[in-house]
Amino acid sequence: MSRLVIVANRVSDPRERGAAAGGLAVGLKDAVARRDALWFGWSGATAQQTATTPRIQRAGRTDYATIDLGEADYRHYYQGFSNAALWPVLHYRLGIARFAREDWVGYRRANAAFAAALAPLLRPDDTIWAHDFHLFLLAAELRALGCRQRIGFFLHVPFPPRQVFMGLPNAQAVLAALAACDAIGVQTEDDAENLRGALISAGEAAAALRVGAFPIGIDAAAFTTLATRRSGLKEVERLRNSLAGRVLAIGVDRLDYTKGLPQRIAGFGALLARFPRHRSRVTFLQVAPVSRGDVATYRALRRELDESVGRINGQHAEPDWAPIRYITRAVARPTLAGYMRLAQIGLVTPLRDGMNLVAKEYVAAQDPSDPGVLVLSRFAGAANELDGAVLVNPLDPDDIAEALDVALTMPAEERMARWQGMDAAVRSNTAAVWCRNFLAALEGEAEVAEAGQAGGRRRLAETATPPLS
Ligand code: ADQ
Repeated sequence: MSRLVIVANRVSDPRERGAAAGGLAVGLKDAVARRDALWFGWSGATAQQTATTPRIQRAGRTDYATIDLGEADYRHYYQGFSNAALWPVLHYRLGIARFAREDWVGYRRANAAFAAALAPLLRPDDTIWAHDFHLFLLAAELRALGCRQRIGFFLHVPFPPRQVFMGLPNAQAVLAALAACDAIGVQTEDDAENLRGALISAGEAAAALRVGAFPIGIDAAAFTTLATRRSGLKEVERLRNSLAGRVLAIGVDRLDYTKGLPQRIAGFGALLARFPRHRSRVTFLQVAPVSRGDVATYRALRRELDESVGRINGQHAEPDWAPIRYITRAVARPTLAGYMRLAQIGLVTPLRDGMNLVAKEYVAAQDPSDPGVLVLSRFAGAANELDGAVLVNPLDPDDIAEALDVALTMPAEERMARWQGMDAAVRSNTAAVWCRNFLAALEGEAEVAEAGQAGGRRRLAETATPPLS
C-alpha cells in the first residue's frame, strides 16, 4: 500500500500522542496504523524565518516532519488570513472578518513554503491528504512544483453559501487553487452543495464533481471506555459529591465565538428566570479553555463571558448553590469523559460547526441504562446524524431555555429511545469509517486511472461521479 502523507497546519509531537490525545491524530489513527505514513506541518514554534528544511522524527511506521513558522508568517498566515479572515467567513460571520492584503500575501507565502519543504520528501506513489482551511492553496503549490501524486483535501469547518464565501476578497483564487485536488471532502451535504456552487461560479465546474460529504466521527468504543473507567475516579467523584444530588448540565468547547457561549449562558439564565421550578435543582458546568488568546476578538469574548456568568450567578445563586461553574483552564480529556458521563444534559450549541465532536463524545460517554439528554444546535454538522437530540436555534436563548426544560423533564423511556438511536449513529460512523470512505474516494479513482491510460489520473477524476457521502 502506498504511503499516506498527512498535511495539517499543526502537527503535534509524537510523544504527546497517547491514548488521551484529541484532535486529528485520533481521527486518523486507524489509517496510519495500517500503512506507512508521514505527518507534515507546523511544529507550533516560531522562528525569525519559516524553516525550509523540516525536522524529522520517527515513531513506529510514521515519520513526523515539522517546520517552525517565521514571525511574519505566524502573524499574516496564521493569525491573519487563517484565523481573522477565513475562520469567520467559513462560519458565516462576514461582518467580523478582517481582511488585509499583507495577510493574503503571507497566506500564499506560507502555503508555498509548506509545499516547498514537503516536495523533496515525497515519493512518486504517495497519497497526500491535506487538512483544513489553513492549506487551501497547498495542492496548487505542490502541482506548481511538479508533484503529480494524488492529493486530497478535507475541510473540517463549514463551507458557507456562495454569496457569503464570495465576500472573501480572495475567494476566486482560493477556489481555483482548490481545483488542483483529486478529491475534496466536507462534513455535510449542505457544505458540499455550497462548495460545488462556489466552484461552479468560479469557473471550476469540473472540480465541483470531485466534492463529497464525509461526516467525521469519533473512536466511540475508546471514548466509552475512557468515560466508564473515569466515572469512579477521584476528580469525577469530587464533582459528583459537590453537586449534592442536583442535575448536572455540561458544556465543553474551545473558547471560540463560533461556539455560541454567550447565547448558551443567556439561555441557562433564561431557564432559571422563566422556569423557576428548576432553580437550585440544576448546575451548569462549562469547560472552555482559552484558545487563540492573542487575538482581540477572543479577548473580548472572554470578557463578555466573565460578565454574564457573574451576572447570572449573582442574580440566582444561593448560599449553597451557584448555577454556573465556568472553567477556562484545560481539563484532561479522560476527566472530561468522566464528567460527560456524570452529566444528565449535554449542552452543545455552536452558532455554526463543521461537525462538533463533543456532541458525539457526549453520546458515547452515556450510561446505557440511564442516558442523559443531548441539547444540540441545529447548525452543527452533527445535527444531521444525531436526530435524537433536542435541537435548538443556538442564537435564541429562549429556545435554549425551553429545550433545557424539555430535557430536565423528559421521561426515562423517551431519554432511552432518543439516546439509543444516537448511539447507533455514533458507533456506525466512526473516525475509522470516515477515513476509509475519504481515502476510497481519493485512491479508488486514482487506482482505476493508473490501470487505464497514462496521465489519466486527473482526467478520470474529473469525469468521475461525486464521491458518496
Ligand atoms: P473544533 O472546533 O476544535 O474542531 P470539536 O469538534 O467540538 O471542535 O472538538 C474537537 C475535539 O476537541 C474533540 O475531541 C473535543 O473533545 C476536543 N475539545 C473541545 N473542547 C475541549 C475542551 N474544553 N477541553 C478538552 N478538549 C476539548 C474542528 C471543527 C469541528 C469538527 C472538528 C473535527 O470546528 O466542527 O467537528 O474540527 O473535524
